[in-house]
Parts: sequence; structure tokens; C-alpha cells
Amino acid sequence: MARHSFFCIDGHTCGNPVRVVTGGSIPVLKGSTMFEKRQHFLAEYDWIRKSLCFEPRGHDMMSGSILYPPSSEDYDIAILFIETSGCLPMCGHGTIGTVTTMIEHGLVTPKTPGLLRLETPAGLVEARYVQNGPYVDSVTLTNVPSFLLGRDYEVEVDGIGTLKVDIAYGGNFYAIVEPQANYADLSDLEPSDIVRLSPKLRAAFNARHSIVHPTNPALNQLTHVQWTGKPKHAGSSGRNAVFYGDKAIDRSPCGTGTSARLAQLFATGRLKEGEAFVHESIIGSTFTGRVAGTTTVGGVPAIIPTIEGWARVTGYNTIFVDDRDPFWAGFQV
Ligand code: PYC
Repeated sequence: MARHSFFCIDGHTCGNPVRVVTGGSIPVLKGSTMFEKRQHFLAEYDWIRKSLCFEPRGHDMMSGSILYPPSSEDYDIAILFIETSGCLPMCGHGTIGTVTTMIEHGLVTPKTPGLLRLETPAGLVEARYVQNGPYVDSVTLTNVPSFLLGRDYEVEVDGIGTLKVDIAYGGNFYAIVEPQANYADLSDLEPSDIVRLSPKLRAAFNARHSIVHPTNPALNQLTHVQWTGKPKHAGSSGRNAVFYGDKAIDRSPCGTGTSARLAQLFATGRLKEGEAFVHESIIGSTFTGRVAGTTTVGGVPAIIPTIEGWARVTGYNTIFVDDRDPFWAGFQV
């Protein structure tokens, strides 16, 4: 009989779960970068992600992180993201929650107070946090360079018809759906519609179009769908619902999704450098995004996005994965 224990601190960022694995049966990973270590984890230890994220220990939206020592002195700590859909190269809500958890529990000693330099599979992410006694009030990420890859790709989506989508990268690739002939506004879609239509859109897109990250050829699939619309609350600039995995709708405004949206709005002249973009999620929580600067990625014009949000820790959770349990590896229905 084998029983593995994982010491976790559970919380959420603007409503979306973040399970930070702080100790227990965490495997040592091979590789000189976090991207290579992520490949090793996926090849040999993916059962850990599934058992911690899928039912009965998790649920459709479950996501989190595993903390690792960084591969160089340039970083304070390294993060492997885990969630129901796999190990994302970058996760914004996961980073905000992980930073809040680490600082509130003394799990990392920042070289510079108020700043953590994080090694993620997608590259360096800086996180500036505002501490208030034992708590972290907010975290502002400087995310990986984000860019608009292309505009007006046509996809035929069974159940809604032809849609035109823009493709932007913000740490993951997003199809951004803006109001148009067959889609009036996000308020017209129920969560069940988003879960029904998004995988069809993603599959139709990937069958018809090829995309590739200009400097990382391993990133060559559309993975996330972002439905956009009018905000519901005064003070918000826009609203979104981000679909990921098989059934998940981000409860937060999605950090990488907001970065992709900023890149799209900036590239199309609808957002200026430094201007605040208050992004509202399907539950009304908000991130504030900004274009902090510009750069290029493999020759493609890109922005440097910042995303500000907050997270709350909800409790401690020691999780057992026991091979006497027929559902030790988790399941999805
Ligand atoms: O916040 O980047 C994000 C994210 C990706 C998937 C779910 N949340």
C-alpha cells in the first residue's frame, strides 16, 4: 500500500481556486529551465496533477501550483502550474494566489522586499505585492511579453455559426471573441453555453488554422477561448469569460487572458500605454491591466502587461493519495 501526502494551502484569486502545494511527495524534476522541468513532470508525474485537481479532491475549475527551487540566482523561486487542463506555461490568477500564499506564510524570502522574481515555464514574471501586516492586499504581475498574433480568423462553430476571432498570446494562446453578427454580448450566454460552444470553437480553430509562438515552437495550439462583452458595473472597462480545459470557466478575469486582451486592444489602437483597463469576470471580480511598455517577441510587436489583483487564503489541506482508493488518480465526468 502506498500513500502519498501533499501539504497544500488552498485559496482563491478573485474567485478562482489556487491550491499551493508546499510540501509532501513533490518529485525532483530534471531540466535546466522550468519549461524543461514542466515537460519532465508531464511525462512522469502527471498523476499528481490529476489526483490533486480532478474530483474527488478537486473539481472542474481546480488549479494551483507546486513550488520549486529556482534554477538560477536571478529568481526568488520557481513555480509549476497545475490545473485540470494540464500544466499551463503561465497562469496569472495562479501567480497572484501563489504570491499571496507564499508571502503570508513566509515560504519565500524575497531578495528585494515587496518584489518576487518568479521563474515560470513561460519565463520570468515579476510580482510586486502590497503587504498589510500579516496579509497581502494586492499583487501586481509584470507578465511575459504578450502579443496579437492575427486578426479575423474565421471559424464555423456548430450551435452558433461563423465567428471571427483574434488570436493573442498572454502566456497562453487565446481566441478572443468580440461582439459580432452571430454573438451580441457575453450577457447572452449562460455558463452552460460557454462550456458547450468553447471546445467546439477551439477544435474547429485548431483543425483549420495553425499557430505557433515565434520563439517557442512547442506552443502551437489554441488552448483558451475568451468571450468578451460589455461590463456590468460602473468603473469596469470590459467583461470576459475565459474557458479552459474541458469544462472550466475562470471565475477571475484571468491574468493571461487579460494580458492577451491588452495586447489585442493596444495593437488595434483601442488602449494606450499606461491606461487602466479594469477587467470584470463572470462573477463581477476585477483585475486592473495596463500596458507598461512595448517590446518584440521573435520580431512580432508585443506589450509588457501588468495585471493587478488580490487573493485570499481559505485554509490548510493535507491531501492523501492512497492506492487503496479506486479514485486515487481522480476522475472527470
Ligand atoms: O489567470 O492566467 C490565468 C488563468 C489561466 C487559466 C485560468 N486562469
